[in-house]
Amino acid sequence: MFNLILFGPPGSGKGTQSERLIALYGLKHLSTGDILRAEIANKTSLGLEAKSLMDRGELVPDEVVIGMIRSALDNNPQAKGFLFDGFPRTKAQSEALDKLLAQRNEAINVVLALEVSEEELIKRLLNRGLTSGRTDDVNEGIIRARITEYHNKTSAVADHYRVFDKVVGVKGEGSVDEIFSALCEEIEKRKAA
Ligand code: B4P
Repeated sequence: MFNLILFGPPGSGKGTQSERLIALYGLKHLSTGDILRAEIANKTSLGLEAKSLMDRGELVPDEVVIGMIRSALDNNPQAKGFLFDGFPRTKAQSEALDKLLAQRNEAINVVLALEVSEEELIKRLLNRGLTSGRTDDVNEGIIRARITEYHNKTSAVADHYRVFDKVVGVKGEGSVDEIFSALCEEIEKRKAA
């Protein structure tokens, strides 16, 4: 199994690159953002609770997203590996993920961290907001709140995995193809190691 975390601030290209990486490597894509948006679309009670937080640019409670990932791991026993996109987003989520994987005799192989300037993040997200229908992308104040959440809570995820020498920084500015090639190069290195 090969388990990868695609890490980075909102708008860094996680969703964009995940689509390509899962196609090439046959990994199961687990995006907590996508799962939460599906809950909102289905008007579940979890979706209603998540929507008000997401619309303010805040994170959804750890126990909610950890429960979602636990179910996804249980429901995909045949997976060749997982690509975690937008998860973990806090230190507690990282520790919970490590435990869930250890119970399955698995671990994270690598954390690929996309590096993008704040100015570029805001430009991309406002641009996506013109067409995506995502309420968290239309307002610069909400986008800035998401970036603040990232600095306050999510950057700790990279610190957590850096201790185990699992974090590799990748330049996230340039064409989608160039960034994809750089990510693949790092995956090949870790697969060969
Ligand atoms: P997510 O769905 O994870 O959203 P995101 O971080 O904004 O998106 P992503 O980073 O994947 O976007 P991409 O760069 O691909 O989270 C949304 C919300 O859900 C969070 O704020 C939080 O409330 C909640 N949530 C999710 N997971 C959670 C968790 N684990 N714990 C708690 N709460 C959680 O795309 C951005 C744009 O850039 C696109 O328009 C794309 O086309 C463009 N783009 C991509 N690459 C580009 C490039 N190289 N050049 C130019 N543009 C590019």
